[in-house]
Amino acid sequence: MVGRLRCRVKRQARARSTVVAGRNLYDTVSAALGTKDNVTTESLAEGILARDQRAIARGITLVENGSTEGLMLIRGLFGRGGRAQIVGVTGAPGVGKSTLVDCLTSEWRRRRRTVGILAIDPTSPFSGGAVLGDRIRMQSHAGDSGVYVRSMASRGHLGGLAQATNDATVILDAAGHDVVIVETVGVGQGEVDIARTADVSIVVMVPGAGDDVQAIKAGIMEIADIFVVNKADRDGADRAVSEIEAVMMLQAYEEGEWRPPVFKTEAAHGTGVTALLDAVEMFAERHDHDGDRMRSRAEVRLREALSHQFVSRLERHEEIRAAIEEAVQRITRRDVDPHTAAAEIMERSG
Ligand SMILES: Nc1nc2c(ncn2[C@@H]2O[C@H](COP(=O)(O)OP(=O)(O)OP(=O)(O)O)[C@@H](O)[C@H]2O)c(=O)[nH]1
Ligand SMILES: [Mg+2]
Repeated sequence: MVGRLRCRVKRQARARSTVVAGRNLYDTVSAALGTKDNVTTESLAEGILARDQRAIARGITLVENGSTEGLMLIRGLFGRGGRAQIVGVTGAPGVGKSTLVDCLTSEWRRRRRTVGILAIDPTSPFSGGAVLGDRIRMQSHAGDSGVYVRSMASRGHLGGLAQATNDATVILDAAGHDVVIVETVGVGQGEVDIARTADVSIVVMVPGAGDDVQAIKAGIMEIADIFVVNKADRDGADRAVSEIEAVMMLQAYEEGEWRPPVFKTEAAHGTGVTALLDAVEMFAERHDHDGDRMRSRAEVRLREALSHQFVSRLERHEEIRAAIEEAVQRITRRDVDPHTAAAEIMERSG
């Protein structure tokens, strides 16, 4: 199996070699990765398939940087995945997502499932300490080779946050994790896009978050498969549950269609987590072979990759880069709207 993968990676490297002007991409990758400690994308892929934690970490760094090496790695690994259950956990800063993820992980480990966790650090003023906090909260799984935890910055991804996260889930999936949990702060479009590509999306709220319930009407509602009211030890938990259910009453569900259940949890005390996890498993079972869902996720991923590659291709031309810069300034001055500016740039690109 590993041998076959190696061949495939080499073949793909040769195929790509014409793209990188004047250089064989395989050499480029080897040079980028291998001069110091002899690591190539093929040995990296082998390491990932063997669930070697260093290889996984390195692979995720490559895709995080949006590098060509990262793309090659995904190309080699994509066909080897598809078995993991991707679970999105989304919610406002501080609602207890990481604590909940920690509890879910413990429960999955009890059920002998391996777990990969990606915590997308929002680097927002609300939770500047998220990375450190997540590490501390996930400490309970330190030393357990069946759990891999990684924080990823939400800013500065060349190919966009959703793409970097998707690629990281491909790596954790190929590494053989049964479950891959992606924790995101559900505030930006990038995070919503991530949730759209998960197999099951859990939206976490807390009591007294009336505004959040308004927000779910605006967007998160469509991505939530399961709602959680965490910090149920606080006043108003039942009211929060009723508020969410009231919003759902406005939705029309067809006969037999999944109606998102609402769970109360106290993640800090591990309460309510087993029932939540049972619902996640039930949801997964029901939707495992849901062709529509699989198709729409594939489409989201393709469209994302396509728009990224399209823009990169445009930006290869010096004059287009200059035109983009000029357009940015004109939009800032409100001399032109973004749609017209984009149309003009398209026109120039032929
Ligand atoms: N009272 C109470 N506190 C909780 C509960 N669950 C988590 N917390 C606390 O809420 C705080 C935030 O928890 P986190 O798990 O870091 O929340 P988060 O949503 O991951 O936060 P960010 O990643 O920064 O957005 C911590 O101090 C937790 O101990 C709960 O059920 N009840
Ligand atoms: Mg967190």
